[in-house]
Amino acid sequence: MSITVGTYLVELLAANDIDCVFGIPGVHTLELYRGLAAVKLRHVLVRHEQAAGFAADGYARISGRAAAAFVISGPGFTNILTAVGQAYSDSVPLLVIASMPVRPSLGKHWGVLHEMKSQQTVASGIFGVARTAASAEDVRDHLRACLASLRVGRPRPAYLGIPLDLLAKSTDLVATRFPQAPSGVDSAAAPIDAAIRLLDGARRPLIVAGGGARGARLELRALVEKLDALLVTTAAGKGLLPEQHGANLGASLPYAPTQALAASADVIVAVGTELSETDVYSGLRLPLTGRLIRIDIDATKLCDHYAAEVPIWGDARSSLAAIGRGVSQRVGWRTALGGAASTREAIRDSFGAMARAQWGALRAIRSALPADGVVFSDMTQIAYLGNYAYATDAPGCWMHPSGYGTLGFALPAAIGAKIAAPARPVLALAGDYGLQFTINELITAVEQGVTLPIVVWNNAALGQIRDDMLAARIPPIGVVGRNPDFIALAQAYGAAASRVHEPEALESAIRGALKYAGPTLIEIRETDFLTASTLGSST
Ligand SMILES: Cc1ncc(C[n+]2csc(CCOP(=O)(O)OP(=O)(O)O)c2C)c(N)n1
Ligand SMILES: [Mg+2]
Repeated sequence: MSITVGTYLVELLAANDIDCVFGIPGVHTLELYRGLAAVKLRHVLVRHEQAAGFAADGYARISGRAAAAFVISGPGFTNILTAVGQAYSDSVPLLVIASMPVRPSLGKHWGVLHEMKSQQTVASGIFGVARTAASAEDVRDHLRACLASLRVGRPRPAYLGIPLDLLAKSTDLVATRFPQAPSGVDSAAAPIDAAIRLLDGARRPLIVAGGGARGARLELRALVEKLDALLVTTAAGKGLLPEQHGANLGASLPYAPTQALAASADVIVAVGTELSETDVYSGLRLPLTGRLIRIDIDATKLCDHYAAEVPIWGDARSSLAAIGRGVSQRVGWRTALGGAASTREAIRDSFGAMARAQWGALRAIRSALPADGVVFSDMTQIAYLGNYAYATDAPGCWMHPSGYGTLGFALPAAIGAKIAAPARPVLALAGDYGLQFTINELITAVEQGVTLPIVVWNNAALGQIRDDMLAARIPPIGVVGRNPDFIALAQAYGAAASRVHEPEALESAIRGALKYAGPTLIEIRETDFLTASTLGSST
């Protein structure tokens, strides 16, 4: 029996483990919805396509499974691209299915509805894999390639464009499950041996672990302990060791005391990390002088501006396990230094009044959330501190839009996470300005009935940019805007809302929000927390 290509596509998605799609239907995607009710594929309506991308991103970050987004040609497609840029830079898998105008019109500039000069060219510039289908067989073959790219090697977002006349055509193809591609890359023995030799001769070994090491927690810990090494993570690698572990410098790469240690390490193992500007936040390159072993699933990372003396192309887990088996147990640098504690103390001593006020709020959030709680943070000053100072004992508990640095990420990504993992406690943390990029998704959270505390750090400003202008002696312009009444606005959307004035009240408001079957906006004013922190420290 023949079906439409649109129905064939949704059947293919369902047959290949895509179980959720975020989207906004339009006249160009009608045919994607024809077969939707008959398959096991949940559709979540969002209020802007950018949020469909962020929600699919949050869904994948928390579950490890990719979700899809359906967008219309032209504006729906361009609206989602910012979220795609974020997912690309943070190695998050998601699948965008976009319609395109009818095939006879493509490239001819007839001015048809939702026409773009070249949707495929734009997609090629931002997705990991970007394909346009011209036939039902193309839909099958391109989708297979897209799904394989999400699941093998370094995950990146994938795109499939389908002209709307093709979506409506009928096909006799039958949706089946694609053969599964292998999931890992086995590292070659020779560089593993070279790494073992280098580490056995090391006097001051340091391991730097990023998001790519998240699946290798035990192997990493075993290696750190065997080498008596120190470990520093990026924000994406937070929690790879428990916060209090003696070797754990935390996600402290941007801080001077850690950078001084890194500069004095004689052998560095960088695993699953780009060591990018947004990991380091003090120039383009860490001042490393030691010999460098890099482990990465992305071969291009092994020879970038931190070219490795020992490049290991492989996944973090098997590579670290093989190195861990080969190195000799020793007592060395970490024990001699007395562990990570003095470095962490030096970092803490460098906190000024504002950082201490923010830290008070971060600790309140941490104590209100159970051990498996997850924070989705936005681009706000409290989150920049939280990248280091929010305590995590397991990976995947602090999700920040690190690389692309996109305002508006936290709320829709947290909604996507709750849809993927309803039992996990999730919290969104955003600044007063960043929240307004996607605050309309409050209604999505209300509609979906997701339990979600949303903590707003309100400093009544584009605080970081104001501070940067002041530091650069630029008269501050455009950094203070009028804010809405966040409480009234949240309530208008049907969310619960309250304002709290100090950390204890924040903690109990979050505990309450975690019991409420819907979103709760909790506003905190920076000035209140600054006062509370100053009073607290003087007693
Ligand atoms: C989409 C996007 N546009 C602009 C920026 C630049 N930007 C970074 S932080 C920031 C200010 C954010 O203000 P707020 O959310 O209130 O956080 P605060 O710095 O005050 O804590 C801006 C405009 C960005 N990161 N992303
Ligand atoms: Mg602000």
